[in-house]
Amino acid sequence: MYGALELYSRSVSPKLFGNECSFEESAYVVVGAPFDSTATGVPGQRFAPQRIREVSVELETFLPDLQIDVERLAVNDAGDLPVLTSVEALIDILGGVAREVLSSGKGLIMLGGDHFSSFPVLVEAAGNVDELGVLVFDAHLDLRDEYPVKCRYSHATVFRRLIEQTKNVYIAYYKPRGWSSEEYEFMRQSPRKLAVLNTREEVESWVKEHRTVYVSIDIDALDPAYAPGTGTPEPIGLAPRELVDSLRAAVLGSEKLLGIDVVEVNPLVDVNNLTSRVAAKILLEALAAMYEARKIGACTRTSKHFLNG
Ligand SMILES: [Mn+2]
Repeated sequence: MYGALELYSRSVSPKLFGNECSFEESAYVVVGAPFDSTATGVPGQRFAPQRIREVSVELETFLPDLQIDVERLAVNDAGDLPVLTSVEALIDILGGVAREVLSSGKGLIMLGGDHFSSFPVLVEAAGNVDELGVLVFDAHLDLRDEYPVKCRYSHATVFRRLIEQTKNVYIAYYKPRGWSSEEYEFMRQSPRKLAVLNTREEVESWVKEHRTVYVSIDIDALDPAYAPGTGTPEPIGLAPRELVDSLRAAVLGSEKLLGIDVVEVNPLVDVNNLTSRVAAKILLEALAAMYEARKIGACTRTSKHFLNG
């Protein structure tokens, strides 16, 4: 019997941060989901996983404070899924991969894809635990019932569907800024399940309360000046430093981190790969915090690549 990973993932080069750790030794597994079939702005997010990896190996990866190189952490890059062009295929294939990774006790790092690619991962993550706190960095709420008209499964409905299809998920948004009245009303009616956080301290206490956490990062949370390559850029957004500080608080404060995703990077409308680059750097900062918090260790595997490095 082949598992979903073996059946569907295709190995890629370069791997994220050039990390060659094996699946067996890893604490977290990277999977790319080339999916942009529910994007409503500019599609092209299917190209993000590969581009993020390409720029990730151009970044310096040594962390002097922690005396470790990110390329040596226990992270296995399992590669990319095939291009997924339907919601059914996404749920079936990415959901199966997420189930396999999470049930083996590892965490998942998912490279999207438009924001709907988070859906199957979150459903599986919720199925693995008593209660799941989902911390969302996003300009938008993605709580629409239909968007566009008559479409129930899209990157603008992802958290509405998640709330409907799970009973144990709590969602907090960090400083969202693009609201529809429909989403505002929905949120007002579900105060127990949905929250807005405005400071790093609020993030810290929210993750402490919810303990088992998944972090979903829509790159449009950043100001378009920092992340122009995205389908629905929303002006007056976060600076990367603020996002990283709050993300760090979430990683350090949570008891367990089931996974992280970065979604909505669109290389087709990017400028000098800046958006892919900031996405990679955010992941690097997340991994650094995970190492500091002892959520991940070093990979002991010594490959040729390590020796030459
Ligand atoms: Mn989003």
